[in-house]
Amino acid sequence: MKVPKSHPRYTSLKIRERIVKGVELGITSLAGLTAHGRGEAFDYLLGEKTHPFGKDAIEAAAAMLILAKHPVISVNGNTAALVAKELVALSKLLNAPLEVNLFHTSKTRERKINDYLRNNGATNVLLPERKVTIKYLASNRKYVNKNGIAIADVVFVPLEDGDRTEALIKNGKKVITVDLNPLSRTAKHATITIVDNIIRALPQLITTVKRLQKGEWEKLEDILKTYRNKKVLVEALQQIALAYRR
Ligand code: PTJ
Repeated sequence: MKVPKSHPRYTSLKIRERIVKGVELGITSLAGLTAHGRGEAFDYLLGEKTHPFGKDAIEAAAAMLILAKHPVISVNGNTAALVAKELVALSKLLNAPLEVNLFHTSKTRERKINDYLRNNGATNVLLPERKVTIKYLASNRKYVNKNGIAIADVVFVPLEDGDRTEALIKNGKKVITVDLNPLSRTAKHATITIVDNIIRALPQLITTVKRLQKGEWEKLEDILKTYRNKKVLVEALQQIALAYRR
């Protein structure tokens, strides 16, 4: 569909096209469309921009990823369709693997996402192994890679479906997420929640990682000491409550 640039919802419609293309390419699940619609609704309420609480979380996420010993970036069908290039750039900057982990399990989709990431320049992509699992999780997301999530200390899990974040935390890992819904289980349980659209958040995360990588480690630790995830979630909810004024 050709969207005229003058359309008031131009950007939102262009992003929607990426998810639709993801389904057509076989990398995004059909359920991914409804997940995207939920995100759109929250983005609308948040005024479709990055707020100061989003920037604080991005700064903390960058610090945590740089300080991590084994950071891993988890990729699902929605994130692959929306921000493949940025995920690859982040993986290279941090020397962190991209690990495909799907809620709606499908070997075909795993393979297609792997190919899609590699076509976008990825060199370090891991797939789940049926013999390796994390504890406290019943769904298929428990299958992980022995060189990835299994040994990770920090896992980046954007656009997550909920139960895995809690399980990862119980497994002793720190979790960073991107979720437009500040009330989701993932948003509430993650160590750091970036309440923003992944389309806007990832380029800023990359820029912030590049900036902080040039600085001192003590500064990174200070950023994490002062960061409060609950405060970020409350500020996001307050912003939503102000939507009627826009
Ligand atoms: O590819 P799969 O099989 O692993 O499935 C991926 C989805 C996303 C379909 C699956 O994990 C799922 O069902 O997720 P949920 O439970 O719908 O949660 C996704 C969360 O991401 C929701 O809280 C949405 O508000 C949020 N979200 C959706 N789109 C965006 C977003 N957050 C940030 N940016 C977005 N573009």
